[in-house]
Amino acid sequence: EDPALIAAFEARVAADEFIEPKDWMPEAYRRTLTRQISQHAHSEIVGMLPEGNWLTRAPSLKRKAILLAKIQDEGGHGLYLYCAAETLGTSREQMIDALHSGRAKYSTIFNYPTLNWADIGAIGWLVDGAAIMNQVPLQRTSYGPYARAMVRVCKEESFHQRQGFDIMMAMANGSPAQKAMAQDALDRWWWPSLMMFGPSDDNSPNTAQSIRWRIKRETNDELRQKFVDATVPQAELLGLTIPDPALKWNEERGHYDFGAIEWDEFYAVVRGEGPTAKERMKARRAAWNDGAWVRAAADAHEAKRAARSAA
Ligand code: FAQ
Repeated sequence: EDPALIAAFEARVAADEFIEPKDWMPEAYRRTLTRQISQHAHSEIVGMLPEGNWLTRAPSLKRKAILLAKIQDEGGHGLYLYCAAETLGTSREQMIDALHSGRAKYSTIFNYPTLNWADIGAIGWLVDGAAIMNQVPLQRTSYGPYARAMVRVCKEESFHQRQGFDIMMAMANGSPAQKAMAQDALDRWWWPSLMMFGPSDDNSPNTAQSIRWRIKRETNDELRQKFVDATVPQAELLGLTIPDPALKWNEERGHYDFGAIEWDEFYAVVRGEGPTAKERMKARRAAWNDGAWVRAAADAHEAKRAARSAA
């Protein structure tokens, strides 16, 4: 690659200019963005499954309507993100094939089961809470289409986080059995939520370069710490206990200290060994195959429309 082009590109990034689809960019920048954005898109789409599991069993019509809207938002996020990734030159079919053949990653968090209604509260509160913490800085990521997609995504994620917290609040203030369900959901979702931020900075192969290119604006550990600091007071408000005996305010650092993450579990789930990994991929492949007639119909319609306007 031409050193003059690289220098001009790096100067634009350093000046916080957005890089746009038709601009020159280093191949490695294109590759890592395609990887991150497509993984992000896959996560949104696979992320519809654990919550979809509870749609037919929501405790009231109102809760059902809210959950339905939230899951549809996640589908929308996936679609904007696939569009953003397509502007880098990889087709939707290629990305989906990479997911379905197990080559592409998606967030570890969606490989855990949703056992009861309290899990829907915990996902909104913790998983969407972690997603926002990670995505707010991505509104300033250096690739224009990704940054712009994040603006709407973050607005919608804030509503998702609030609806999750509202479910937790209702359960934590409900009967002793409901409060126990809320605590149990927090116990099971806490550590996987911390893992969403990715490996520790020492073991994160992509962070240093992604920070230099301003793809990532903060590191995995920085974002994880911010999430812990923001979430502890929320758990206190709910009257629930975070399942970490090492969690303690550190006056000197001005942050909470917290216990060690089970990295073996994280890497096993990344490798596709999570509790519901097989079920998730089976559901995605079935949805893709079952939707083949819709894609064929849309193509046929488009061909007819084009033929009509050519005539
Ligand atoms: N799960 O070098 P790093 C949501 C991979 S959206 C699986 O640190 P990087 C909304 C990583 O890809 C949730 N794989 O990588 C919602 C890399 O793979 P490689 C998704 C993970 O990219 C809520 C390798 O490990 N959000 O929840 C994970 O610099 C509720 C080494 O890691 C995004 O995708 C993981 N947790 O940093 C939907 C946000 N962590 O290179 C429904 C955008 C790492 O071997 C319901 N992405 N890996 O192919 C990012 O910010 C970054 O990509 C990170 C990882 C921070 C996830």
